[in-house]
Amino acid sequence: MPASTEATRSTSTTLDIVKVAGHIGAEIRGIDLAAELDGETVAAVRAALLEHKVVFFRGQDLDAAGQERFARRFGTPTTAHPTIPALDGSPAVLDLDYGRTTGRANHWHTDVTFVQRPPLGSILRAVTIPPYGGDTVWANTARAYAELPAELRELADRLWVVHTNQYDYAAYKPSDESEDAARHRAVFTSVAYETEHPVVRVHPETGERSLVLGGFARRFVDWSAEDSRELLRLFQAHITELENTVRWRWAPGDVAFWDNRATQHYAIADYGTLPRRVQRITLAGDAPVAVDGRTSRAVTGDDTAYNSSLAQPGDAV
Ligand SMILES: O=C(O)CCC(=O)C(=O)O
Ligand SMILES: [Fe+2]
Repeated sequence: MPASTEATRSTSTTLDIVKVAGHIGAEIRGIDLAAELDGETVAAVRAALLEHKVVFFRGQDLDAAGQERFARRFGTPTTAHPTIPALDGSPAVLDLDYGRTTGRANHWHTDVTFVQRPPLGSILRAVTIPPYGGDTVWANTARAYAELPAELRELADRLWVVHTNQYDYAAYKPSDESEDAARHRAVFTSVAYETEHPVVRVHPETGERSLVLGGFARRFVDWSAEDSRELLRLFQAHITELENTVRWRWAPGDVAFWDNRATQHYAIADYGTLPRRVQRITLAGDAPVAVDGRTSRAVTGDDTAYNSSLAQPGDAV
């Protein structure tokens, strides 16, 4: 275990790392993401990401192109989204300009888990932030697994779960939905994806086990929706326990980089109609691998274009 798990602050030759909460999240200070980062700094950021699950950088001077340059040091960007169009001129950037380009992300989820190879990580940059509200919360899905009672962990190890981007019509009240929200939902679901993931994946870099659940998880494979509901809720309650989370109060220019293989997140929609705009780049990831070595199976939808069309020579892997 690196020393910074215990200490509140650790300084490597290049990084100043300050934990934000007890079990997830750290701020990395004294680094300019617009600069050409050396290999040692990139490796140190990656190590901090793996340890803390989400790392934050305050006050960065990045535009979409700079954000993409930074992202390519850590992997290959996916296209902006499997179904939502990219920011004009930036095919890797998803423009989350709430109410204008996308719906709000105020539900617990891991990004894009409805495809076979969900992103390894997401890099989110704050452009416009309301004077109050609009914080984002992340939860540690590796710690949630580790803290489960042993019998629940053993059950989770064996279960598989269906994730889909198709709306859960049973849970949906048409009268609650604005015209904008209905339009965003139609775009989001325009191509159907359905994937079977193990409930527990083994992290390809750390070997840690973590739970693959969240908002796109519908039911356990070979279980009815009804039987699945309460157990999904139970796992989800462990994941989102407040002691297992970190909350970030954004300022424009802040960047958050999370390990999408070991976290869920929730964007709090408590700022009414005030403008809030953030831009996201996701890095292509691997299909989750179960405890027994089997990998996720696509049932509907092909994620090849999403995962490989922006690859360039020199991308980190
Ligand atoms: O708006 C936010 O803070 C987060 C939105 C989100 O879910 C994402 O960027 O993946
Ligand atoms: Fe998200």
